[in-house]
Amino acid sequence: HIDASKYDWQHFFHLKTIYDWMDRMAAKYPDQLSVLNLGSSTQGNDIKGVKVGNNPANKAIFIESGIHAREWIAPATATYIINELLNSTDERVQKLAKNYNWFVFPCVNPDGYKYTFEHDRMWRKNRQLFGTCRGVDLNRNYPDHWNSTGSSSDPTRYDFAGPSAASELETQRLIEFIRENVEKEQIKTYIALHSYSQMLMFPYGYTKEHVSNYDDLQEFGKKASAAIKAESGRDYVSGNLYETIYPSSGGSMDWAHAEAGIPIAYTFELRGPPDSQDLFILPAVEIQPTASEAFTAIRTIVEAAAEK
Ligand code: ING
Ligand code: ZN
Repeated sequence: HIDASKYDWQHFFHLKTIYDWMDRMAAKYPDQLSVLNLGSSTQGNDIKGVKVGNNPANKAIFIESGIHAREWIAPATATYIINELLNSTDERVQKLAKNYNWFVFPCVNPDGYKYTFEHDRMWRKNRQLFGTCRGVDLNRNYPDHWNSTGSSSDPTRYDFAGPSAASELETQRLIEFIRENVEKEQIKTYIALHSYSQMLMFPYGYTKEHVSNYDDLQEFGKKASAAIKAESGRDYVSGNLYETIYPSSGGSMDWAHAEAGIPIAYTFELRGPPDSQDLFILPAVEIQPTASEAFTAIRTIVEAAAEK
């Protein structure tokens, strides 16, 4: 059994361990980090995150992870980034920690995440009950061209969009927080972390039509891919989501960009395992390099955008 007073990037951790670690970081760095609680999920788990940095003049970056329960590398990467922002000795990182406020929500689907630890490692959705089956794909539940393509109306399916747009508490909590804070906190960048496929994707998911800042997003994505290649040798494909992975509607990124008005929005698909049938089960030794290259990509995007 894992000791909840320990946290590192050589293991995957349970929801409670992640939340306890966030609380300890807030106690250790009271001037830089505060814990935020968006309220409870369908099954009564808190949706907690952190704000790193507190300069009211700064623009903000929002990082969402764990919307899909089985993609464990995503929450691990989110906590890695929190830690780097506070502890890195790299001047480039210190500068970004000083010049931006960072909102990081590692487990936006806490019910599903818990379920993957306790019952079914391959669960993806939340745990909302529909007759004899469970779960809404929270990344199909957002109110932007909801359930128009690449999602399902069938609750037994892995990509069930829900009974209506933003039907789920988890979706509502996130939407409410972003709506309340997007102007006030100057949130200009939204990053959603997933696995697996090694991709850096930007809107739209629901249509192949190009966003108004397509050229910028394409350029930043290419720079970020190149930065990953230089760091680890890994190839990450970059492009709009519809044409790069598959058409899909109701994702958080499309909503963040089109409805919340956050100009720079990406969905990252992080590493899968080297060779395995279970592509969501990444060996824990891969956490460190995967999280490091993801943070490199985020920094590259933020820096490239600042130069524009
Ligand atoms: N991929 C994402 C999924 O939800 C995605 C791709 C991202 C679709 C954003 C729509 C919006 O299917 C994984 N691996 O979850
Ligand atoms: Zn996913």
